[in-house]
Amino acid sequence: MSGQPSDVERIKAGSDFLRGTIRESLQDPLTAAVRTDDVQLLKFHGTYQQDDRDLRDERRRSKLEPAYQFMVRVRAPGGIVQPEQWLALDQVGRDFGDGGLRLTTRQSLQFHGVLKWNLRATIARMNEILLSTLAACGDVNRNVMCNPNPYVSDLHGQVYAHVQALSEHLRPRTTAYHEIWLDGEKVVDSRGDEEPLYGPTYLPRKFKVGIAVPPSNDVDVFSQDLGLIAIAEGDTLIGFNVAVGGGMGMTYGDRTTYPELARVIGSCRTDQLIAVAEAILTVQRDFGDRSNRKHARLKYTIGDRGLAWFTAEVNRRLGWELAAELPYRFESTGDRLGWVEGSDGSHHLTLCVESGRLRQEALEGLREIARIHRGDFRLTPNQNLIVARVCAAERPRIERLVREYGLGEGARRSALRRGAVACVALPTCGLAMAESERYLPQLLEKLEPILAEAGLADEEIIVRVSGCPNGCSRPYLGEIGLTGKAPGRYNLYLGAGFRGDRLNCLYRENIAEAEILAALRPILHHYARERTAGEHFGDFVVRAGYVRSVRGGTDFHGDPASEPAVPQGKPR
Ligand code: SRM
Ligand code: SF4
Repeated sequence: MSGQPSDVERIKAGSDFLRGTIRESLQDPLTAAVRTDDVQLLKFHGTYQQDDRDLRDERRRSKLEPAYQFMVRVRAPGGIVQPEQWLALDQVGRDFGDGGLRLTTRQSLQFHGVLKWNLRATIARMNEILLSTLAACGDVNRNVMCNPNPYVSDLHGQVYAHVQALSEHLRPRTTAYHEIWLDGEKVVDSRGDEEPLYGPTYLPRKFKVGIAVPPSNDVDVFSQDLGLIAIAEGDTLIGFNVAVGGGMGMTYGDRTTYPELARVIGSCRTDQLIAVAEAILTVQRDFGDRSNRKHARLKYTIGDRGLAWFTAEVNRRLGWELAAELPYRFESTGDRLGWVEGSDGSHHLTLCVESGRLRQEALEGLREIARIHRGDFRLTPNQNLIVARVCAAERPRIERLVREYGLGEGARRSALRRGAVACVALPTCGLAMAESERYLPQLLEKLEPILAEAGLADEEIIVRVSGCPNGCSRPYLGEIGLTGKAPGRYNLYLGAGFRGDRLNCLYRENIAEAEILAALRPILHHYARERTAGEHFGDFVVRAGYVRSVRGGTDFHGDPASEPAVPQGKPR
């Protein structure tokens, strides 16, 4: 470790396996907030303290404390939710949240607007329906992602078994969760608590695992700390390519931080997967930076020590060596919307949910579907929702409900809108510098006519918007990426690979909407005129010289000595 442990390390170490003073904080009737240290610990339990930022100024003027509320996130490995769980989640949102549900970019679900007084009841209800919030956030392994891939369901089923096993194996073992949220019984002597995998200070930072099933790279496998690529022979899963060190977040003005693509270090058989994941996680546990949280993700551990060192250390812990990388091919990171028929004859309907936000009418329709649905729901990494495993006899009834509640509208929108992803940002996210989810529709409304006039209305171009550089929408993998700089102002990035295999590059810095549109219009027209057959927008802007091809994270900011900070495009 390079310096003193960070404050969060101190909090974890003194927390008695994530207890802290959470119980006392929850009982304090004088404030809707929890104690400062407990704010950090609550993340491990799946909840974030926030305040409604739309109300901040008004509350300050009225000399009131901020409108504190909590976001509660569920862990749903592989994004699978049963209909009865859906109904219960929907009810919890209405009883304790702001009434809405938010599908996330990691195939999970969140409620916003839960008051402190209702936190216990909210989390207890989740557990009653066998959905936990433990480790949905915090310095631990997060929700394990997996391609929902309903149209190749045999393979999906095999991969999903590994998702569940990984999720379970990498789950924290503290009894604090049960004690605080479920039975309320204080464990008198928690010295028996053990975290065999994590130890008392858990990981230096969050850790993310995702499994892609080629040809789909919907999980953005190269953005994961541990990205796994399922390798099949026919419909039989035989193993995984193992990629390490991906991540999106960075800090403006700090060139030592950068988004990074995970790199493949080899492959393993299916029966070796748990050991491989454990070895990788524990190398990060032991060598990750615990003094500077901006430098604590696995990508920096690998960046500092080198990929060869990392691979050797993983192999040393395994006691055997990872095999060579196996061939695979990705086609895209998007979702296939509409109905598809699975190999077992069941039907799957992918509904487009703009920014993952489900409001009243959509929720009512989904409630009706959940009441009759005998398959399951699957949340996608693009914030969409699949009504999966519908039998032929059930399909007409579901179709009728989809029509009645307008749930199919999204699929009829432009290709641009169908593939766009935006993070939550304002008003709940404390880190947002600009709007994202609330801005996306307005941006798309202005971009769509530009695409139409260029003859690109049906072109799939991946747009990702984030309200700050942390990159929750994985914006550095957008062919067009925007990250918030200040209210109404964004950095514009161009040129990521359509298959999620190349980062984009800064094109214009700190610009407002008029400049964003003015910058994009000539490039889109140029693309329409001069693209080669099948050439994607991200590849074109690199070929045409608007941006350089970014080779990886350490190349993301360019070489300050040899290049202008903002590459100059060449609109013609
Ligand atoms: Fe995220 C922090 C929302 C996926 C990178 N993220 C946050 C917080 C909790 C803000 C905070 O720390 O106070 C946001 C809460 C907003 C709100 O009001 O709900 C937040 N992140 C989200 C979600 C809900 C965005 C969405 O629109 O779907 C996603 C929840 C996923 C889930 O179910 O677990 C979400 N966040 C991501 C992703 C994408 C992914 O994981 O595939 C990333 C980029 C990948 C990565 O981790 O590098 C991401 N979130 C971050 C970061 C930067 C982390 C870093 O090490 O660089 C932060 C800030 C931090 O951790 O300090 C952050
Ligand atoms: Fe908040 Fe930034 Fe994540 Fe958007 S990218 S949800 S603004 S932390």
